[in-house]
Amino acid sequence: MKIMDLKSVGVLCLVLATALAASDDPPVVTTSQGRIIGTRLEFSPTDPELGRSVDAYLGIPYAEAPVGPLRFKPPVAKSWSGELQATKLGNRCPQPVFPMGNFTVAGPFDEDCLCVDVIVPQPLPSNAAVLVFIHGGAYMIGAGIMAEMYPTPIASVGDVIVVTMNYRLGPFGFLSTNDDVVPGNMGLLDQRLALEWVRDNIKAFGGDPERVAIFGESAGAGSVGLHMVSPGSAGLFRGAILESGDAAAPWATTPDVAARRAAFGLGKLVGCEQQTSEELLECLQQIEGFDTIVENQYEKLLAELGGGLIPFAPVVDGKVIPADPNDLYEQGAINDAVAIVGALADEGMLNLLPVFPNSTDEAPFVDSDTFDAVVKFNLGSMLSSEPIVIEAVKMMYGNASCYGLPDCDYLDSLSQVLGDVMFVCSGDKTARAFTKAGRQVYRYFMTHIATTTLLGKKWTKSIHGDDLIFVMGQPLIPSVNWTFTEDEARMSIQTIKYWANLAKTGNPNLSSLDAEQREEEKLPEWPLFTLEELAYKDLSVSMSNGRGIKAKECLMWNEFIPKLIQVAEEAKECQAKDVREVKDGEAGEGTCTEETCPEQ
Ligand SMILES: *[C@@H]1O[C@H](CO)[C@@H](O)[C@H](O)[C@H]1NC(C)=O
Ligand SMILES: *[C@@H]1O[C@H](CO)[C@@H](O)[C@H](O)[C@H]1NC(C)=O
Ligand SMILES: *[C@@H]1O[C@H](CO)[C@@H](O)[C@H](O)[C@H]1NC(C)=O
Ligand SMILES: *[C@@H]1O[C@H](CO)[C@@H](O)[C@H](O)[C@H]1NC(C)=O
Ligand SMILES: CC(=O)N[C@H]1CO[C@H](CO)[C@@H](O)[C@@H]1O
Repeated sequence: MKIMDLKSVGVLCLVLATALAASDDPPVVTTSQGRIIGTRLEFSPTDPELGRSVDAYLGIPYAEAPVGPLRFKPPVAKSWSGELQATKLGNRCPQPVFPMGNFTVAGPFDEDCLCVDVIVPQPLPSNAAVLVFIHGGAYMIGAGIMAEMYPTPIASVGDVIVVTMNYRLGPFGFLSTNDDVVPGNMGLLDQRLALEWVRDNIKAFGGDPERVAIFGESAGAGSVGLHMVSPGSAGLFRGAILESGDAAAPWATTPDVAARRAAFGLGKLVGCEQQTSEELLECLQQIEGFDTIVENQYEKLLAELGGGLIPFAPVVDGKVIPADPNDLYEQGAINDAVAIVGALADEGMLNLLPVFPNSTDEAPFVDSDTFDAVVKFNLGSMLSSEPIVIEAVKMMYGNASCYGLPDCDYLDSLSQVLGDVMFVCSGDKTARAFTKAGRQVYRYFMTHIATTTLLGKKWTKSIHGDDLIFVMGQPLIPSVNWTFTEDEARMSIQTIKYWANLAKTGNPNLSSLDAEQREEEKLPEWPLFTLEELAYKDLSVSMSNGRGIKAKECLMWNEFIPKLIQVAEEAKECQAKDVREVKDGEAGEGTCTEETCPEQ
């Protein structure tokens, strides 16, 4: 109806065109709590054959507003009755404004933000499978539905119900005093409560609570990975899709000491300079509104703390996350679900965008010193900044043909280092651990460079986040600002079907278990990941299969570098001891045996 003038609104047009074409007769479902009134939307893709109606139930609260005495506490299930108007998005959780590429998360922001959205394709298959999305954004920003990313295409093409959720972000979701006062992980418990809401209510929407798969990207994948090792989340999903993130990623959890420092550091900045956890909690709970906390939770706090990447993230609290995820992997303490674990070929470009803000069309030149500095900064806050570690990394990734020459370009090496350490190789570790624990795993590696990239520029190639373009079906939607090829539209359809199949059958290859699969439902076969074959799907136009994603690099990160760090740290400790003893007037000799004091 209003498609023409909406187009001039620019990038928002695709959202509005798919979201606001409501019909006169609103859809209604009746849950155990009451009636929920939604809105009928039309999915109008470039290919009219794919067009479909979907019913959207937006902003359904699943938890009480986490304010006052509930701030920093585990979520409390929402109690309501009667009738709920679920025709527009709920509040977004408080967060700093953080432009990501071309899109920022728009408000309204409010602490009363814990809601789910349910997108139901029409006509609905009986006992529809369900895909639940956990959004990313460094546990600090984002929303279940961001303006450009309505999951309407997934519901329509995948023939599944899609659920999205908001969960508490930043300190509201992840502050921890590292004790019983504020154990942390509130945001993860929000996600779990939303999954319990799905289990208890999705039948009313026509969904099958036994056929639920969760999918998340970046910090959303970190969250999915943590639910895979969290005993309390067991049984809430049968499929888990980890897109560029997992529980073992160096950023996925915060060390407990750092978490407590961040909590008290934030307190200091917002007028709650307190000694005990109890005092800190009481003071922080009394702060009016959320602006003061939001303004201080990131840049100002990192300055106060003297560095770091993500000040508030999940913690190993002994309960929600019973132990270090690496130890849980060793023990095989992994929930029962089929997993898809994947990453992109140029993940690390994400970290280089802010380093080279002035490089728009042309790729920046990265010299040897810049490589050292950026690797040192990033590894320092995640692993170790020992010079010998940086040097080993440079040996592995640098271009030996131009070593030492001034025009040797380290851009690609740098991106690969950061991508491997943050995403690709913890994914490798995760896939192996899941497999050893008897779980089925499918792996992908996205090498395709999107015609329109989400966050980046052309030189950032297959950057972190661009998988979402295809999972969310963006190439299917006409837009003045985004252009994609027909091949990319096909790739998007295939990707959506793989994801939906995991929820439907527990196998990305299969849309149905009982009936003969229809010819048009067949996808290029995706072989299971095994330790012998290391098979993966190249997420690209070809959808070909490969063996071993960065196998050598990941062997280095997962087996060799931890040993190197240990040796380097022992050597340093030993030297420090020597120096102390020499100062005290004793000879350093004899205090270190050859085993404890390796040569430098
Ligand atoms: C989208 O495209 C229109 C028309 O080309 C342009 O005026 C507008 O600035 C673009 N919006 C963004 C966010 O790039
Ligand atoms: C992002 O914005 C730039 C400049 O405003 C524009 O050229 C580009 O097309 C936009 N990209 C997307 C994906 O909207
Ligand atoms: C980017 O360009 C601006 C304006 O020319 C300049 O002030 C700034 O230092 C540049 N930044 C980098 C990282 O080169
Ligand atoms: C490595 O450096 C040499 C010499 O500068 C250059 O010709 C070659 O293209 C570089 N290789 C890669 C993979 O960048
Ligand atoms: C590993 C696996 O499950 N492969 C299946 C993929 O799908 C085809 C049918 O399209 C099956 O024949 C394979 O067994």
